Amino acid sequence: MHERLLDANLNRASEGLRVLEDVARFAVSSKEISSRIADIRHFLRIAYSEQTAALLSARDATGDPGAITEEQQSRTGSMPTLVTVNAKRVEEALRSLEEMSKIKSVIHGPAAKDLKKCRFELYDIEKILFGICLRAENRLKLKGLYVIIDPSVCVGDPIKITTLAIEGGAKVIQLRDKANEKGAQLVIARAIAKLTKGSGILFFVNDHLDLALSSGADGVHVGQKDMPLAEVRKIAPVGFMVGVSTNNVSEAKQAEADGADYVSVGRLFPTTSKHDTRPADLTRLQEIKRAVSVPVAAIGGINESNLPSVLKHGADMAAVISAVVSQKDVRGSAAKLAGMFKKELPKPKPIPSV
Ligand code: TZP
Ligand code: MG
Repeated sequence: MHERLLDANLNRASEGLRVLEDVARFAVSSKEISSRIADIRHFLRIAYSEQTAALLSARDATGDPGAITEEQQSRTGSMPTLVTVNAKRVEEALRSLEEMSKIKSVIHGPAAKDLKKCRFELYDIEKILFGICLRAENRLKLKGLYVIIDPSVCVGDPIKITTLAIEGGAKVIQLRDKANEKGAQLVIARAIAKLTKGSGILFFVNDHLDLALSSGADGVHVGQKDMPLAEVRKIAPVGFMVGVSTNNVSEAKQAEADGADYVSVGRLFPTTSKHDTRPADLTRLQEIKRAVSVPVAAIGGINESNLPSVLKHGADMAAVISAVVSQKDVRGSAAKLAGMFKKELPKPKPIPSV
């Protein structure tokens, strides 16, 4: 009677592990995580290999009263949820196998302590893979108009300006406040986070990880002299996103290697919104786009007239301050810039008339 229980849990564990391994390997290309998962799967296969005949003989899939309920499980909806569901399935199966292995009469298999080791390894894998998937999913949203809300450049209330920019089609919002005290910045950050939460629009706070975390932003944007990415990752929760300012290929490649979710490249054109900028140009933008696989945001003096060439040189996003937040018609200006991204999509061929 134990064989049937062992067989079911072994199947449950190896199937769940295979799903997780495929997600790590094919969906997010994490060699390290996929090989850690493969190690557990191989361990289980070898550990129970001598019982194959006994386990298969006990199998009675059609007579399983729980089969229908398992089949009726709802759709998981997203990659991070898929990870959670399958990791839980494997963890439960491993726990079951572990408890069974403590019963003397149960056929020979791995020791309880080894199954426990696998389960704890999986708890760690689940956490890492969930975070990678969440960030990968959010990275898909990193395209289009990126509006930076700098209250000192805004023509009105920064929250109202954010609302108008979003109505105009901004896909990413950043709060960049070099003037206000942190307490005042937090109030603005929280209000923006409230606007963007659940809307598919990502919100980043410039410079300050603490403000990003306590306001519920999706991420933080750091410069070359800000808190290093590795230190941000140590503190930030899983799935938290980080953008990094870069000026050349080597900085961009380094940021990507350190785990940046996107890089910004600038400043491309003269700007009055930021002093002490390092110049870059469209060729540099193109080089960086070719050198990294994370999304690239172009920045610095971008407006309606130069945006088409910025897009031609590979930018996934255009980050702007003055071209939106200091305009008379904030919504209209955002809409014009956002509309230019749509124009870049290949036009469908006309259907030939018959
Ligand atoms: N980083 C490089 S240039 C720049 C920043 C924050 C300012 C961009 O502002 P604008 O008004 O779009 O030129
Ligand atoms: Mg900074």
